[in-house]
Amino acid sequence: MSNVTRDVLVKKLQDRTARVAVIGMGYVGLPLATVFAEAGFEVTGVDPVAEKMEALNRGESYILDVPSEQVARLVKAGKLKGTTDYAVLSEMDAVSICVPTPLRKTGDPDLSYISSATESLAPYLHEGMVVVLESSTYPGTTREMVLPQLNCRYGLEVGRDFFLAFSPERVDPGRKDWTTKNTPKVVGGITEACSDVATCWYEQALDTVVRVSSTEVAEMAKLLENTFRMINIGLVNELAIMCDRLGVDVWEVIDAAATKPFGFMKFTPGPGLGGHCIPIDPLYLSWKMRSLNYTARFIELASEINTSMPRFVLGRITDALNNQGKPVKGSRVLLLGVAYKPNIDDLRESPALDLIHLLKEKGAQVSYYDPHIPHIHADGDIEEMDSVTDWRAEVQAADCVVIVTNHKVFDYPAILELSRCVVDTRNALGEAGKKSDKVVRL
Ligand code: SAJ
Repeated sequence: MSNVTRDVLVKKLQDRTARVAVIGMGYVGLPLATVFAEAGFEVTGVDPVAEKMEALNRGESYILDVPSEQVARLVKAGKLKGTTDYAVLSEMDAVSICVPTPLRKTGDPDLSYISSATESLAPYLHEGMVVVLESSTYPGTTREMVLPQLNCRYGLEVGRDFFLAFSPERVDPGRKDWTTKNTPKVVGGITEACSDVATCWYEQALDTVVRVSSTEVAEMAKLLENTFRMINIGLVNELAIMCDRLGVDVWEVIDAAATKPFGFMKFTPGPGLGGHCIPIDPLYLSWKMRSLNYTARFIELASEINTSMPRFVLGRITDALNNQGKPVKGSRVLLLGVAYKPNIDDLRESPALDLIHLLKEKGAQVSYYDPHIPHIHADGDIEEMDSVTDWRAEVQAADCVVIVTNHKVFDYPAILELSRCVVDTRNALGEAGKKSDKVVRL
């Protein structure tokens, strides 16, 4: 079916004269904005945090994965700029929405960021605009929430006058091998024409675009990716609990299973599930399914097991202290590594925070050492804490050292030598830990 609006927009996307905006310039939006700018588009980042936009316009990056040199070069070339003023969207032809989708305290999805970004965009929606939502969310969000909010612009018809699609972000902060540019990108539109336009746009800048038939397929693909991880992590965490009851070394079991060259993927147990994706995205799906009177049992069970791991680790710490004739109460417990995964400075949903809370509830004297996280800010049950600095002295003074996050900067042989007892939740000490009678592993 001929569609002049679509054809004109596709032409502008292909010759890079289309004006591009990214709403939400965080760890997803800024890398995406730089990829579009590198491809030759003039890109405007829109974010409510003025300090970030001011830094951007000074040619400074505030995201680890994006070098300031690149930002400075693109800003100087007039290809990238930042603003807090949503009115610029009236001049834009292509808008990507990259805002957070956290959980509320109740455990329900918090779609307020998507809703407010869409509300801010709606007054400026015009004929010949394409909008792509990137935020991880439940299947149906783009069609059931974003589209109605945009449809308030009377007379504009989706798929004819403007185009709307979903493309899940696949950013893994800190990763060098897979980047925004070279990671295959799934794109699905509300209509065929929407898919045409959004796919064409992303193909101008990204190495591989995978077109799917609808926004729901694209939304669900993302949730499958992260639910797959969450459930398999839950499986190996339950395996750790079962192996503990069986008196079998779960690490040896997993290493043995991982020698199978096909049909198996290695996951490892730990103190729980942290991060802003894996513990959260699957709960968007189970929440949506409950509204359809269906219980996503795998997700709910895996979530239950993963959230029980800090308490399981507390049990191992209690046993380790008990073996020394010490109660948890009053004992000095040092946590090594509190970030949610190794070698990053991100605390979001970190199981270390739950473990600190549980230990303090039992009356332990808790301290932590994490060179990536000098300070823990108070938040709800979480008390303000500073990382210790002299880790050697603290390891020696502790009644129990707990390796929670296995950062590569840690000196594991020294930790083993200097400590009285270690609970190693990541098998960070390896064979040396397995052989030592002062080490308890998950
Ligand atoms: N974890 C385990 N055992 C494992 C793997 C992870 O306990 O075998 C824990 C981690 O310690 C962490 C949590 O699970 O607390 C999440 O770890 P993750 O490796 O999944 O890292 P994330 O949360 O940064 O996940 C991101 C995701 N990327 C996107 O959503 C775009 C995920 O899809 C990636 O697969 C993952 O990075 C990755 O592979 O690094």
